[in-house]
Amino acid sequence: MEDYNLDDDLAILNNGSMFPPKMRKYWRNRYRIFSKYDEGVIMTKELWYSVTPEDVSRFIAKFLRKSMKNPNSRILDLCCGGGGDTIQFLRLFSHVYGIDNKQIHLDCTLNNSSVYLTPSYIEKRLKLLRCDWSYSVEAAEFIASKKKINEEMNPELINCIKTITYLIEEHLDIVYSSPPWGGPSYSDNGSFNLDDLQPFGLEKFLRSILPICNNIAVFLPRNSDLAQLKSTSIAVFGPNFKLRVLKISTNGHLKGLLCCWGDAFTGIALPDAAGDNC
Ligand code: MGP
Repeated sequence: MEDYNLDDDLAILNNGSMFPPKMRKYWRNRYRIFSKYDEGVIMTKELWYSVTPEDVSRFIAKFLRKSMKNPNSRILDLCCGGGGDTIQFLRLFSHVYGIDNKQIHLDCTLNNSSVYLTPSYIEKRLKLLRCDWSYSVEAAEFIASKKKINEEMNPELINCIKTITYLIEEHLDIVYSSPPWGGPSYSDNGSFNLDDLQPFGLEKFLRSILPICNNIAVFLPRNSDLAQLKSTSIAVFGPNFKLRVLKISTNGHLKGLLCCWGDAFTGIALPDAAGDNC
């Protein structure tokens, strides 16, 4: 325990005594978050409060898979964190891409995937990329300008340009994201302002994804401002926008909203599991 600064969001918390009082619920719920927690799952402090619980991830993966006609569909998990969602995508999709801005999160995703799946299975299907998505808008503009990268540019911007160029060439079918909501205080002030998502507010975030894919699913707080969700959808996709919102509950407790923009999600029946169409 001396090895860790527990104030650090990147500290690995793997023992109940390391959890500050406000975070004890995550430790108590560890087997609902990862049913195989005891088999070697690793999580940083930041990941504990933002990871999607396993039953929720499994439902989301089944719904997104059902929405795809192509059996070899490609899905990107943007902000893959500790890999809770990535693991469930790996079970159902033949090509899974994971992006995070922190190497330790990618290390957790790979480690945690290997708790559930064999290394050879993961190697064939999973591609993890470290990229700071806050550079994505600038990167997309740079790509559109057809300018050449030069060494004096910011290395994070160069990395983001290369990542987006690669993703465009991979022809993704869905981009899914469960981005940071700004920590556990997201529910303190009544409704959640969608401008407070990270690394960008929802409108800019959706626009940053559009250059690589038209089918977008984002896991948002249960207290999201629905009027803002509608006005943002109109601003980005126009008045005829197609948005499907699934209220995701477990044991009758609302966990979050799965918001899916794109033709692919229209008319798809819900898979058996938690979740109500809103
Ligand atoms: P929660 O707010 O801790 O409520 O998280 P919970 O577990 O229902 O407990 P209670 O105390 O309200 O009864 C609800 C769900 O939101 C979690 O399971 C995570 O999946 C998700 N979640 C929470 N946060 C703070 C984040 C976040 O910052 N980003 C993302 N993507 N998901 C989050």
